Amino acid sequence: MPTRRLFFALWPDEGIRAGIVARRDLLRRVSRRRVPDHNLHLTLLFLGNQPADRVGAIAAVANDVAVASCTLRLDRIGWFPRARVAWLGGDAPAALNELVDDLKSAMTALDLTFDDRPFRPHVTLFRQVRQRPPRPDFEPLDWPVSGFSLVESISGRPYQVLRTWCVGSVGER
Ligand code: 2AM
Repeated sequence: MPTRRLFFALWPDEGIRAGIVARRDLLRRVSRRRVPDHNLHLTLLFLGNQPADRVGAIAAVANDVAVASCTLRLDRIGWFPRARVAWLGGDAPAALNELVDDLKSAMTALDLTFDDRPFRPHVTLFRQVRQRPPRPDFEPLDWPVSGFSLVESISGRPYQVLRTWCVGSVGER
């Protein structure tokens, strides 16, 4: 059975994308592996490689996950030394933590398993970053959250948004 590499994410609109790009570009020289503009996103839940015939079931279960609007403030630049990524992140508002918990429960019902690491909202800006990046001063970016997306990662191609769920759109579509 072929597999598809999937994750749930907040996918930025053009305004938020431009805001992320402006902050990413404050770090211009931290590595050569800058995440391209079109791939910038914030992962909510990484599903990994799933059998291709499960995408329908994953989307069907996600239909029952309610989204409440909230605002996510991205106010810091950080670094995960093991993953070697520099990121733009912030503290999750309660509604966003609930969304991630609900997505996890929904996917657990499909017998998908996840690591136990807590959700740390971040947009990866650069990969292969071997040293702590500088921390330039910048204006926080307020991201109004009103939905989430199921996204596919195919090696060597831009991430592909398969489907988006928005506030008030619970139910079959
Ligand atoms: P990252 O940006 O912090 O590397 C697609 O690969 C997305 O899924 C990326 O945002 C990536 O996070 C995330 N991701 C990849 N592997 C992961 C894993 N094992 N656990 C959690 N998130 C992962």
